[in-house]
Amino acid sequence: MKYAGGFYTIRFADGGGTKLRENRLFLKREDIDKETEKRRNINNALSLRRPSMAFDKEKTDTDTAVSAVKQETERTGKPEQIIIHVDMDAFYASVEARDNPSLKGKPLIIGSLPSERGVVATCSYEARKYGVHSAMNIKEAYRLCPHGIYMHGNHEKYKRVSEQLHQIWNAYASKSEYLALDEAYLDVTDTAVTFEKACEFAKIIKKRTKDELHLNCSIGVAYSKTAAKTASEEKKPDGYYEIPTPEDYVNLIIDRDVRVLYTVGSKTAAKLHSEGIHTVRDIQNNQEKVVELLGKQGWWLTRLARGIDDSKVTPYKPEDAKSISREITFQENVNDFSFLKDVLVLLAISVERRAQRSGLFGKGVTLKITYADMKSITRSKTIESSRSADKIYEQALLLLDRVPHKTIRLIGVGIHSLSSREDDKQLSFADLLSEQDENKILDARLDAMNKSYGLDFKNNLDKIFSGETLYKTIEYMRKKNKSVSYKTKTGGLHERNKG
Ligand code: DCP
Ligand code: MG
Repeated sequence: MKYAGGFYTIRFADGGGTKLRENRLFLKREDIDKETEKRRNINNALSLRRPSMAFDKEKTDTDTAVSAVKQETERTGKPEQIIIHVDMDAFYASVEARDNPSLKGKPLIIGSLPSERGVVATCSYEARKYGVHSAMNIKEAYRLCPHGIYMHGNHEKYKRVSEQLHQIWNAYASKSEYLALDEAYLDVTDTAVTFEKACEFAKIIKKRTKDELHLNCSIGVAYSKTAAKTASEEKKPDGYYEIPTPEDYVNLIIDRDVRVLYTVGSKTAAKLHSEGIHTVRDIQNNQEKVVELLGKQGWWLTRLARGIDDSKVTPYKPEDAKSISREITFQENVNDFSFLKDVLVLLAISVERRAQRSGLFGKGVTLKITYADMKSITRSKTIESSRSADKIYEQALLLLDRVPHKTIRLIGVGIHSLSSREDDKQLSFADLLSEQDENKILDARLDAMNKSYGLDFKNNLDKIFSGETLYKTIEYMRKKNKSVSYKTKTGGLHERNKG
């Protein structure tokens, strides 16, 4: 413990000095001593120490972890943590079926249409029976399920439903960590106090979601975040499952494939399998090997395999987002870079609008391109913190000029290194429009685009940037551009205004 800057900073050793978790508490000395003592007991019992990677068998087995949690429960009268994990079932598809009952019970696929290029965003459980799943190429989905109903999504609508969900969830939790529009960890340790009460909360959340929003969710209640996530997946869809102790968690997963553990994706699983480590039990029995193989992640897995996870619900902060970007895959490849510059205008405004909604600014601009041969490149440039569409567009143009000018299928623009602070006060494009500032590059460019494509961009920005309209607008522009360039090349009358 050391005294720092007028406040006590307590460092709690999680891993025998190798992994330190720092808690800054504003407490009186006697409180600090009590807290330190409490932590020491828990840490000792949970055997969170990792003395130079040498595992102390006696202190690291499941029983010890379980008895630590029991001790803590007996001493304080409540578990260390109680977490609810909630995840909506087939979210986008369920919202669409709710709003159009003729879609109920049908194989419904949300994402691109089979006639387009693109992927499945999600699909109803009826479509999943045919092997269709999120991120699958839409053509493959169509091959598996030709009689399915295919629809574009409406993101604005899903965002509105997500906000309604947050209202229900937040009524029961002291902290919420949103993982996606339809998924969150809820910390109910202090609001429920007992595990039984937390289970009651979970059932009420489920019922309210059904009664008020006419949607189904799957819910898990557990002593830790990872166990709660496993619990909510256990009985999906419309599922409910409880995992009160590390012992229950370990008993549930011990003979399952290592992929059941959080953070184990296909690559990590393949590495473990190649060493003969297939199940959670194999991890328990080969802890040193797992750490040798996977380093820090391996150490985390050896803990999870024993049910140990004291990670906390971290309320989502917009700053946690790594980047804000918008990209488009064209229905037909494009090699007219002048047209791409027009597309960049719209993508830049779209990024500005999203950044405005999240209250964020970026310190870098990224341009992403996928060529016709599927090779992707990204190029970035550092900027002064900004979210102005002008700035994003200007930088993206510079980056575009420097990439090989070959036929492309996808273009995207984004900002990264986000913060909620703006270094250099710039007016947003929306501000610029309202102030009738005619001098800005983007403004002039939009005027030129109005003429080229026969669309009134400036007076229809809200419409263009809602739902899927941006995608449709760009596709319309691409077709129009193609016919105009064709006429121009073949001696037609049109000379395209390049702005
Ligand atoms: N989503 C997407 N692209 C993906 C995965 C998901 O656009 N590759 C969207 C559509 C989903 C929503 O995010 O409806 C939530 O994602 P989930 O992984 O929770 O999937 P679902 O809610 O659709 O299904 P379930 O949770 O029942 O498995
Ligand atoms: Mg879901």
